[in-house]
Amino acid sequence: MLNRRRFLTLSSLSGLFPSLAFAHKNSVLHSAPTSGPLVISTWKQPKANAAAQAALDKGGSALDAVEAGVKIPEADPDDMSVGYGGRPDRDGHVTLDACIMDEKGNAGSVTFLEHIKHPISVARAVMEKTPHVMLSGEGALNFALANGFTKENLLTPKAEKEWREWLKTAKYKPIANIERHDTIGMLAIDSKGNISGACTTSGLAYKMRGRVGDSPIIGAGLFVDNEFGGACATGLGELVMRTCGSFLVVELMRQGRTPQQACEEAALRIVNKQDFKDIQVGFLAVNKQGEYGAFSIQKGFNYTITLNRAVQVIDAKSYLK
Ligand code: SD4
Repeated sequence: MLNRRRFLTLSSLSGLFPSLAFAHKNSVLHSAPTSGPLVISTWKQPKANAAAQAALDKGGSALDAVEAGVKIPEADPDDMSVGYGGRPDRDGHVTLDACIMDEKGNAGSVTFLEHIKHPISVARAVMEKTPHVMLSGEGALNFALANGFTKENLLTPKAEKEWREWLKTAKYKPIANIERHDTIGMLAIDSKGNISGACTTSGLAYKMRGRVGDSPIIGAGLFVDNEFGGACATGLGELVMRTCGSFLVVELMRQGRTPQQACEEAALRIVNKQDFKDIQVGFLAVNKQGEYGAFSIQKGFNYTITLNRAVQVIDAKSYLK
């Protein structure tokens, strides 16, 4: 891995001379240029990637693919960081955040949404059927119900049991990787070469009621610029929001960094400003050429890539070893 000094030197040079970043791209791991469709998602998500690939195989767009893909963990009661089965807030309510972005720069988002199993589809409906980008709470729920979504209880017995156990001490301290951060951020490139992205989560377990994380915030949890690439984030949303993390990663790619360099530089932005010892943030990015990269603060972040139908789960490099 590039050491920090060399990395910073490379980064600053490549900012001035974008072609330098390309000169170095072969030395950067996790870059596999492709001309074909690609699906990439945070954490170990082979089923989600398979659903996204199936949507592409049917001729769907990258937007269709990311929506279909992230619906898999949203519906999975065993995935306790996303959708149905997600861990509740400290008052026992499952509240969901999601956003989606297409190749034209259109975006839709829902925050603090309750009772709807597929917040990503509500986010897409916000994007396609309203003049707005983001709906929140009761307004988002009413919009969903008016658009044919059904109200469901999302708190599973397993999540409720864990929450009641937590209530005995009610100590709140997010600890890196212990909360099993499994928020899914997904990026896809379709056969036309268009990029779209989606991000969906139940947020931090036992968060304060009303807390919204980075995942539904365009530019924080997700950003797509179809000319250059897309990025998404996972981990402690407060730190991602403070640095506009995904926008920063895409902006760095626009300036000539490879996806790997861009993810590393965005993570360093956090590390240089915050006490990061106990927290995890991971970034994942893909550029227009289909090169990809990922980087996290702590060890333990991985991602799933489907490239030419071959699925691989890859451990991301990290700042702390
Ligand atoms: C949040 N970023 O709500 C999300 C949590 C997360 O994997 O990524 N979990 O802050």
